[in-house]
Amino acid sequence: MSSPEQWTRPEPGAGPAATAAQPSPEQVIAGLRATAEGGAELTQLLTPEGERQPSRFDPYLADIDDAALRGLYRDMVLVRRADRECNAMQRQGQLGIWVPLLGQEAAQVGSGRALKPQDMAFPSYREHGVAYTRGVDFRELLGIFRCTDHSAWDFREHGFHPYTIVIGNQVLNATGYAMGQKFEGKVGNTDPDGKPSGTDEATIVYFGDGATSQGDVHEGFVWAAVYDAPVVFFCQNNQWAISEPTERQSRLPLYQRARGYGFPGIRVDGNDVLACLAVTRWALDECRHGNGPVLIEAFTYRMDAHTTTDDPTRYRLSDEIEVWKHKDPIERVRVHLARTGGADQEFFDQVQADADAFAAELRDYCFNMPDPPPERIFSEVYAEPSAALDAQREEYLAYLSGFADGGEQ
Ligand SMILES: Cc1ncc(C[n+]2csc(CCOP(=O)(O)OP(=O)(O)O)c2C)c(N)n1
Ligand SMILES: [Mg+2]
Repeated sequence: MSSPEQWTRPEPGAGPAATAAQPSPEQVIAGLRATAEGGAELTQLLTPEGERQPSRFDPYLADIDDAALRGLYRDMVLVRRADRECNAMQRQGQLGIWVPLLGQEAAQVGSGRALKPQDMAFPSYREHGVAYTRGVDFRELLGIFRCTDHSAWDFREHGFHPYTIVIGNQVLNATGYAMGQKFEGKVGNTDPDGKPSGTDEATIVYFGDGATSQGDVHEGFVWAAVYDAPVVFFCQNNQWAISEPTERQSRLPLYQRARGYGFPGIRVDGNDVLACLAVTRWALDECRHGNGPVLIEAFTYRMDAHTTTDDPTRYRLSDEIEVWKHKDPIERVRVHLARTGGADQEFFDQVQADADAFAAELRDYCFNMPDPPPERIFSEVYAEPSAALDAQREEYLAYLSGFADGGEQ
């Protein structure tokens, strides 16, 4: 992997270092190509060709038979189809912005399906696939991006916190939440038979490669480490933080950073749903048993723009995308199922039909979504009612009532 070090330090004997070193075009191209290789330490259970690889994490997949694998495949196809529909709806002016997850379906579905109902997940803004696995209705997500609502689902019911746009901030929230789980004795319990309790809890927090350069993330790592907090730090390294490549964030592969904080770090093939499921189950178990925290770096790729406001052709080469197309997270499961007889064409056709119907429902809902009533901006802001907020609401509604249309659009 090339690193910024190469850009700033000349070979020994090559003379003094340039003061304002810039990478040459060749170095940029080499660096971009380097993003495609996860290296020898990549945990992969299903190759891009759909071959199943034995792994020390196999015990965490004991229940994953053909039916379960078909389920994971279906999850990923539905989530991708919904993502593409939302992207298209933004282009048609129905959504203010969309944040695509294209290419990251395995990282999100695999890790999301590893969670138990009692666990809590803290997303950034791209985790629509995790939201889906937590039972959050995709239509709820539309409100955020149509700017009619702000993560209004019941986060306790779903074990899925509101989206966070401030990069890395949710790592602090999650660490604090996990410390609470620890303080409340929800970690490291045993049942009367001496086995680990089935009700122990863990937290998972999602953030990107770019977020690892934020102070919040490092502070979260330090606090989680010293309090043995049951939190899985799930970093989706999609190789880009808008236009900044991962190489500019770190000289080390990101998972190796965990060592400096004193907890385990592991790099998993983020395009391999089985690897993501198994490794996240392992990491969550470590946390539930009191051995947290754990850092997982899911090595993946953002196949689309950062958001619909971004034009990636301005900063990355299309050959990089071509390389990653061969590592597609859905295709490898399809090939594996087809080759092993785990699914037939009828199944694949049905999933496609279900995905199309899912997208059509979303579209229909989005086009007919009512505007929220004006007082909505005051609801669900605080857990408890407050006299000051009530007064503001009354004042605002009185103001609106002064208009002929009562403030209606
Ligand atoms: C504190 C803060 N700084 C800057 C931004 C602007 N910003 C939005 S997304 C982004 C890049 C994040 O990249 P990464 O962490 O890799 O996540 P990805 O979007 O690739 O999933 C930045 C800098 C922000 N939202 N918050
Ligand atoms: Mg990124």
